[in-house]
Amino acid sequence: MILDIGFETMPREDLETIILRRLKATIDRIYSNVPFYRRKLEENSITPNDIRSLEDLQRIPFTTKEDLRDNYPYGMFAVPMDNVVRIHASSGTTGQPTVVGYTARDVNTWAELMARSLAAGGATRGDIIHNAYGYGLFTGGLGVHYGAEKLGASVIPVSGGNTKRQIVIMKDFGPTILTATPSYALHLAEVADEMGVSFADLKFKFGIFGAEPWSENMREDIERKLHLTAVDIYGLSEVIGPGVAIECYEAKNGLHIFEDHFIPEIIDPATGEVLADGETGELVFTSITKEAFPVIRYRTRDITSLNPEPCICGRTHIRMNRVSGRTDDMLIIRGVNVFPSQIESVLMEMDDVEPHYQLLVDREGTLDTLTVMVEVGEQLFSDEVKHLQDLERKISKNIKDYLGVSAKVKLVEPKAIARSEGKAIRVIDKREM
Ligand code: DLL
Repeated sequence: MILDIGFETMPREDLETIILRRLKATIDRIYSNVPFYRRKLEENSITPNDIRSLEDLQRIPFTTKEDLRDNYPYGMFAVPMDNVVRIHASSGTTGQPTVVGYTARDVNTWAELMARSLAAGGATRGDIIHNAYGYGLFTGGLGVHYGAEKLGASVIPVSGGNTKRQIVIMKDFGPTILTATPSYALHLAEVADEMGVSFADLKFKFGIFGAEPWSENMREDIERKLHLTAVDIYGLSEVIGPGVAIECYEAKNGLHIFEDHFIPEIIDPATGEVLADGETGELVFTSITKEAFPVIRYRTRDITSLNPEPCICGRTHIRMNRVSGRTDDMLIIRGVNVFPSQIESVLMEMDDVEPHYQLLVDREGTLDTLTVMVEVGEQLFSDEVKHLQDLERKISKNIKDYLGVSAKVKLVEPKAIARSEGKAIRVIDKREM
């Protein structure tokens, strides 16, 4: 369902007029209120009046995660703390966390975007949303929560964890929409199975999954095990949280970016050159309606491409393709570049393996080694050793054939790999230890 027909199906020309107006207002505000941005503009001899077209945005330098860290915690805020009503932070798994703030209007904007996202993902007023994204500093839980209320749906604020109880709630409360990370959704399916509960008997219609990379094969697996239609939702705390982009359930083919609030660009991560639609590179965002924490040309480190083709759902907003990984996720194994999601795709092509895996990177002498640990079912694991060895060799060969990297494959028993209640940990890099 399209919640905001006005904005979401607006002819491009009208949309671009609004985008430019909002961009100019944002540049005015950051120039006056954020010393960091003012300095950047001045260093490049740019004044707000120089931004006359959308192309002019490209004259402004990028903002990076390091810039946010240098201004930790509140240095990038564009309003006095008096006007900030909410603070979130990224988990800080790759260093110091980044802190983001929201005014009352920002919280409302975010709720509207999330209501529009949930609607695009299949939710309506009549739905009951089982929200298993974590509540807290992470933006997933509260982001979905406020959006669900704005939509008028009923939201169960169950958060992540306590998985057995979640299954009981699913049985008793009859939720129709599941929101969770894709890895946690699979874990929910597994625990339900152990408890003798079949998702086929539950009432779910749609699942709205994101916050971590997942492959098309993983989608098929989730849809089969959870008996629902799975759509991909994308966002990041620095830009707003979830609600930056979402797939429509009609096409399930790329995520519409809410361009009335965020301007996307794709750049070559090495040179910073802006790439054409369809070319793959690093996603960059400029927010044009945020009050407390606007970002200008923020480098997300996420890798994707943009697709301007019209969509069957009627939305005119550009689509981004599924995020294939992050520039800082890329493993370099003996000179070969490989993303965890590429390995996931190879694994999920195999019949006998389960969607639970972890990559172990280490160094022997001067050589990098990659071990792929992946679970197989109980049945197979108790099979003959030879059978397991054959499968390990076959997976190893496929990884070599498709990705050009040599990996040792180790099949492990069910549950050998720790389950996550939020974002899955896919890589353990011992070289950094
Ligand atoms: O993960 C916001 C979110 C919550 C999105 C719930 C979707 C659902 P952060 O914790 O700041 O915010 O992490 C942002 O997660 O830069 C991507 O690398 C990754 N990510 C988010 N959504 C997707 C997705 C939330 N659909 C970082 N596919 C981003 C792939 C995703 N990666």
